[in-house]
Amino acid sequence: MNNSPISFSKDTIAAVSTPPGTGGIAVIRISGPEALDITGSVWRGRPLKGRDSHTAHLGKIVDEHGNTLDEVVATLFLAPNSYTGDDTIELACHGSRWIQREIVNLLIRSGARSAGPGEFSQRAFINGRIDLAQAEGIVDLIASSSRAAHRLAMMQANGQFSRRLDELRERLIEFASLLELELDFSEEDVEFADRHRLSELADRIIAELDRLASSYSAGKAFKEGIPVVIAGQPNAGKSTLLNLLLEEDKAIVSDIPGTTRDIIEDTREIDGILFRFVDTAGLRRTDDTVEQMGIDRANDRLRRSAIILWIVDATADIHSQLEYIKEKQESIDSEVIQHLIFNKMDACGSDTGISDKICISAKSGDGIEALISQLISDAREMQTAGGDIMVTNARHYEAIVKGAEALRRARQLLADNLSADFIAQDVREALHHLGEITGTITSSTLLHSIFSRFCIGK
Ligand SMILES: Nc1nc2c(ncn2[C@@H]2O[C@H](COP(=O)(O)OP(=O)(O)OP(=O)(O)O)[C@@H](O)[C@H]2O)c(=O)[nH]1
Ligand SMILES: [Mg+2]
Repeated sequence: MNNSPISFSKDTIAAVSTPPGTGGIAVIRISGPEALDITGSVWRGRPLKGRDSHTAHLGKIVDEHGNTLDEVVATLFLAPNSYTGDDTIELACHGSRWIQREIVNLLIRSGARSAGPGEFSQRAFINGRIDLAQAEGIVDLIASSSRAAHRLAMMQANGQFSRRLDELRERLIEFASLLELELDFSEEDVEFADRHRLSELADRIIAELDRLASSYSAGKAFKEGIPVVIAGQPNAGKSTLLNLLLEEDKAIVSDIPGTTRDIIEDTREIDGILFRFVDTAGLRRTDDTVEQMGIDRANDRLRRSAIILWIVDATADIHSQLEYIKEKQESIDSEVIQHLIFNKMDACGSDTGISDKICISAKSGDGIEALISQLISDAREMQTAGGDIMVTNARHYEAIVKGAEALRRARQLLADNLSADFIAQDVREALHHLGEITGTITSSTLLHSIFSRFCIGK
């Protein structure tokens, strides 16, 4: 971390770590070399100094005038066995906003500094307790809203993702050192590194980086909600289906074609997976400017979907709807999962002669279980395709893509039998990009942008 220009300030910081507002209890965290002395100066009870780490103690917090602010429980985490790596005390006080504010102010008057967003985690990073990717995993863990998102965040927070990257970096370092060896002895015209072996090594690393990069769209979908776009001609029953899927009267339903103009969306967790259901304006050719704007938005969402439900109104002209859908499908990425949903089956009942479709009545709810089972199995398929380790963070994705690009250049130079110093340059660049992910290579701007996303007290 010697190349990191961020400050190693060793003052003692304090902040409320529980959410803002009133609660049964609130937790105030104090961390830094003076944590025991500062807390001790406002503490009435058996002294905290000299007690074991990971122990809890009952006492009172008393201000300069001898007024008791609250009775609290202090939990001690002594360096280096704390979240930050420094001495840390967690004061569990009663959850009144007034008490929280008064205790923090008293600690500040006694020598602590008010912690900035993410500063506890930043210290944990500086003290080598966690790496950058883990810190980002912790942000995701706090924000996780489904079992699948939680699993991904956990994998990152507990260092599994970082370990995979470290393995890749180690292989790259091995690669780089073989090249350096060749460089050192270049005058003697010996090739230490078997270039064929080097090419194979590069290919394997590139394949792994490509696999990680391609897991990003699924990783992002599991984290933010798998985008399921509901599309079809006006009046097909899209908004009725959205309301049914969300179990909420979210979108206006009417028998006037062209009711929905804007995108209407919301998430729902089903079977541990967060889905983001997106209702769109009915697709048709129109002269109405506002309706066209809605259709443009619908098209934009179709391009960004993971799953598309093409709704066909079974009571209308099926043939023309299928023609239109077919035309639209030409511009959809092949990775997008698509289903034909025949709606209003309650009102027609006749066999349409089309196989590979799901029949529902969005109005009565008939067939919705089959549709939901289909969505769950689609999501499981995405999960399997994504592999055990998925990229969920845009910053990591960019670094992996750049790393793979640099290594591809190196691979090409190897194939062209160019001298080792050219190749080494690209390999170093690849190493740089991968190092940025876990924070082996950092800049203060990067650290600022990461830790400012945390909440205060974390
Ligand atoms: N009989 C029957 N009617 C339905 C069904 N689903 C929707 N409808 C009716 O079809 C009409 C249009 O429904 P919407 O959900 O507003 O259709 P939409 O596709 O959102 O329409 P636009 O927003 O105009 O594109 C309404 O009168 C609904 O009550 C169904 O399964 N059976
Ligand atoms: Mg609608």
